[in-house]
Amino acid sequence: MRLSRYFLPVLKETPAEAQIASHRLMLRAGMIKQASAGIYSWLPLGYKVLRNVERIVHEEQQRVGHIPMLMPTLQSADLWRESGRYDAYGPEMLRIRDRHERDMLYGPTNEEMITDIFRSHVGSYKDLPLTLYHIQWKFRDEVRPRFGVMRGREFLMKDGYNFDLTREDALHAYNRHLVSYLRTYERMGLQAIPMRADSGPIGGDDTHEFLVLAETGESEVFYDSEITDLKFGDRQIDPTSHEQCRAVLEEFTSRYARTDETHDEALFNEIPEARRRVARGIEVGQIFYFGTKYSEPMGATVQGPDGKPVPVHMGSHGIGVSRLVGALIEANHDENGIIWPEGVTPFHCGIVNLKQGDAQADEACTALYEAIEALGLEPLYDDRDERAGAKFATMDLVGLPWRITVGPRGLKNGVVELTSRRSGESEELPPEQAVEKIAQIYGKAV
Ligand code: P5A
Repeated sequence: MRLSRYFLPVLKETPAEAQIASHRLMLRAGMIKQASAGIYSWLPLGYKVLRNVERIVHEEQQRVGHIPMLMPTLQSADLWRESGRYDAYGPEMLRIRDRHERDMLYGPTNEEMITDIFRSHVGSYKDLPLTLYHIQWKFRDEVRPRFGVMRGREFLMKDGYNFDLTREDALHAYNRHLVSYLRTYERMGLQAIPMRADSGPIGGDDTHEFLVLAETGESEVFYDSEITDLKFGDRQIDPTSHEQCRAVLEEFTSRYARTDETHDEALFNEIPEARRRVARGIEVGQIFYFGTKYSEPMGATVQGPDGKPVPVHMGSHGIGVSRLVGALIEANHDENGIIWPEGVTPFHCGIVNLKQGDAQADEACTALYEAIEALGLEPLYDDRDERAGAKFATMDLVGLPWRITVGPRGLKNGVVELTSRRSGESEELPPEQAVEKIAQIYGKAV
């Protein structure tokens, strides 16, 4: 993409309403624009990152055998009356009446709707296990929407639902989700720690939240510092193996790690003092096992092996897709702007032309641009007629992990400059080698 033809409305001033870095930087880098309180338009740059996060979530869900689909945002109140949650959900639910006076709502979550789909089409235990998921907009009429996309009213969630014959199978689905979530967050360059939490309006006894440690996080967390040494890494886990998934759950949840909702001071004090940590975190996901809470009242049964109908055991599992974009920035920025991890970056590298209009510099930039595109990567070429300082400031703000700087002086010696946004380190090298390096970083063959 050539910057002169892109839509990147960066702001010079720091918006006064933004209290935390991610909100400030998303507005300044032209990623989002508030439409009304807690509701945002995703401008082209923000939309690209959102799409990248979604892609990783889809890939990791499908890697463990979960099936993608799409349910609507508007739901009928009748389904929620069946589960008893229409009244129980409270003022966070946006209730709407259509022209025929039918009660509708903008879905805050989809347990009822998926249970209805299940009961309409699945009748035998032979069709289990089954896990369906979608990535869809939700609405929760939060009292205090704040911090930009972190606590929005309209937000994008991946929500998945498992259907199993027995409690044991459903607990395996829970463990499998934990495994896939650990991998998902790590691929985005984030460490998200599973912590014992409270189940709130979703229900059930077993639940873990995934928290990214950050000073600006909304949740207070208490944990044993040893937990931050755990890495999922490149493990090959068979998603159908109960033992393998359970072992990962045990490894990642055996140390003390809880949110303030379930914090137990006495247990916490059993950890050696030097390892006790009290900090703040951003909740980027949550998994639940709630057994037959929805299947029983809604009549979602299957014929068991003995021919008798049994209500299925269920759980639901959510990832805050739009919130993750904010969390990624909280975890990856400096005073000059965002520093995207390579896995989610909106463009793979920037190209800065120090002397737009200079025939040699223009030609070298175009050649680099084409060579990088030919690798199947997307460069952002700043081809505007601007001062070098302004171009660098824009590149630092939007946070592409690599920048290639091209100017007449370097070209005289046959070199361009490759700079890492994260370390700030630069090296001079011939343009072809810069392309090779970019290819190598992103795992592409030259
Ligand atoms: C699990 C999937 C559920 O709703 N039902 C379907 C279950 N869980 S949850 O914890 O309430 O939400 C899942 C994740 O969504 C993100 N999230 C939000 N993101 C932005 N703004 C909000 N107001 C908001 N509320 C929830 C969180 O990441 C949460 O973990």
